[in-house]
Amino acid sequence: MTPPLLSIIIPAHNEEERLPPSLLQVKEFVNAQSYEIEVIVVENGSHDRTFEVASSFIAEMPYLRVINEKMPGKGLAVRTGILAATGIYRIFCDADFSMPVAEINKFVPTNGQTYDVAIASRELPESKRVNEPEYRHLIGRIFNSMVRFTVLPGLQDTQCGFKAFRGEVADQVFPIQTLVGWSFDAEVLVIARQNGYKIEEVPITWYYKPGTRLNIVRDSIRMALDLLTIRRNARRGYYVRSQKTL
Ligand SMILES: Nc1nc2c(ncn2[C@@H]2O[C@H](COP(=O)(O)OP(=O)(O)O)[C@@H](O)[C@H]2O)c(=O)[nH]1
Ligand SMILES: [Mg+2]
Repeated sequence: MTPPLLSIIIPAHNEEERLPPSLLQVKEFVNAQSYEIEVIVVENGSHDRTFEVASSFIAEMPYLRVINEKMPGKGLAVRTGILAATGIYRIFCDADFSMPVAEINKFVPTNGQTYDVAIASRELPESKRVNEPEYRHLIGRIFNSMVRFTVLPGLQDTQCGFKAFRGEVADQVFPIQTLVGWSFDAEVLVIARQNGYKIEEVPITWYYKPGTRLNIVRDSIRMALDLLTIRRNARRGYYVRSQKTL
């Protein structure tokens, strides 16, 4: 079977409310494209009916798979979905689609172009952020300064929930990932860079959506500590694949 050009992976935790309208938009998007797409929802640790609600869409979206991952964490859910995917390109997307679904096409190369890793950015001159409370933006900027200082110089936005990988790159990078929580983005990008892959930033329009699953105080402290772990792992060479396996 020929692989789809694009896999869309949606991590979902307690998303019975926000997921259905998003899946309807994804369905419309898929119907409007001329290339093959698969969609994978990965649910773990929900206390609501996210898994059942997502599964109820399979009848109308035959290209949809819903996976239940036993262990918790967004990072684990994304890794499971990315590695279960078969697309030539694979993008993971937050369930709230704070980046409008139509923007996904910015991550589908045309005219014979390609990329290794392309990440949505809310911080480029052409990017737009809509309705975000100032304090959330400020927290994001402080975290980004820490990320740039410790592990990823030069990247203006590593925390936006929309990132795409060429399938072959994803298959190299994600098995090395060790962090399963919110900081996995930064780790995965460090792994990609350390193995010689290029990261491109793509300007997007982004709408603030209330109802975050992030606990600002607890998760921010955790993420700051994770950055130190990532830096230590990177310095010790844990993220570099040997030439033989690359
Ligand atoms: N599968 C899974 N998804 C998660 C987990 N934690 C967060 N997510 C998903 O990660 C995405 C981003 O979460 P959100 O609360 O919108 O974060 P924010 O936009 O940074 O405030 C959503 O799709 C969540 O459902 C988790 O433990 N497991
Ligand atoms: Mg969100």
